[in-house]
Amino acid sequence: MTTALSPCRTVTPEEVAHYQEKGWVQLKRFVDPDMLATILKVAKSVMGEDGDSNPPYGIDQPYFNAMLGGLHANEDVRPIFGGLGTAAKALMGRKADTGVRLFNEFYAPKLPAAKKTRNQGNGPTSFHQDFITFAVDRSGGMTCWIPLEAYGPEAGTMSFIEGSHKLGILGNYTSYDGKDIREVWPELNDLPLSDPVTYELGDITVHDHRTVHGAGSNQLDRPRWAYLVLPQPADARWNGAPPEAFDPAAHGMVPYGKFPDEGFPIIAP
Ligand SMILES: O=C(O)CCC(=O)C(=O)O
Repeated sequence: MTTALSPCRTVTPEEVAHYQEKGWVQLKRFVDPDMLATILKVAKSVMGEDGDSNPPYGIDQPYFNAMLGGLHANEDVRPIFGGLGTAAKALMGRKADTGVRLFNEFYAPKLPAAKKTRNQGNGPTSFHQDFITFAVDRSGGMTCWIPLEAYGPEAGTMSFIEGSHKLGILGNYTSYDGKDIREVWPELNDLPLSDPVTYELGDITVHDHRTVHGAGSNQLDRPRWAYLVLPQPADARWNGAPPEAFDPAAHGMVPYGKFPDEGFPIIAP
């Protein structure tokens, strides 16, 4: 019997401590570049070389042009989910032995700011918290933000307000009436803001869904290719609110019911 080598390394105790204290962490040289090349090839086959040739996905906003990946079904890519699930479990750091579920995954090319684009997604990412948009009943969820090429701030990479995950739930960005979240919640200004991240190929960042983050626009003349994987604690349940990320009816779900394993597979036991 042969065992496929994981395309991801394990996270260190220092990385776990950084994530839990600051609400985000950069995992350097975390993914095998060959895996990233495979994902980029599939992404371009679906979205085009310009990251903008896909039909609209239904989530229209300036941050990026979103498109479902469906890559857990792709045998060449599936091994990445085990690596991400194991990392997510360590970062979550639950005392009870709680597994990790794949909640969502999608391509998120930020389109060039200087070009007229077909889909939305060529603007800055306003500072926001993710948690409230996911309609889950507990914290622990996170986003693994996986750049498919090396990028720096000019591509529109994220900054994080460090420690903001400890401030609680700060509302949906649509409730700020066009204001910046730091105006609505001035306590955010007392916390350190990280520099926009520079990623070498293979580096990823992971942020807690309560951590406030944002990004500039993409000043390159090509898309900023990112692939986003969102793990949740396996015991998280739908809270009954209208979700952006899944269709409860399609999965036969009820408020406070479990996420079914068929649609939301366990990626770490
Ligand atoms: O890719 C971006 O610019 C924003 C990503 C984001 O908001 C997120 O991962 O929650």
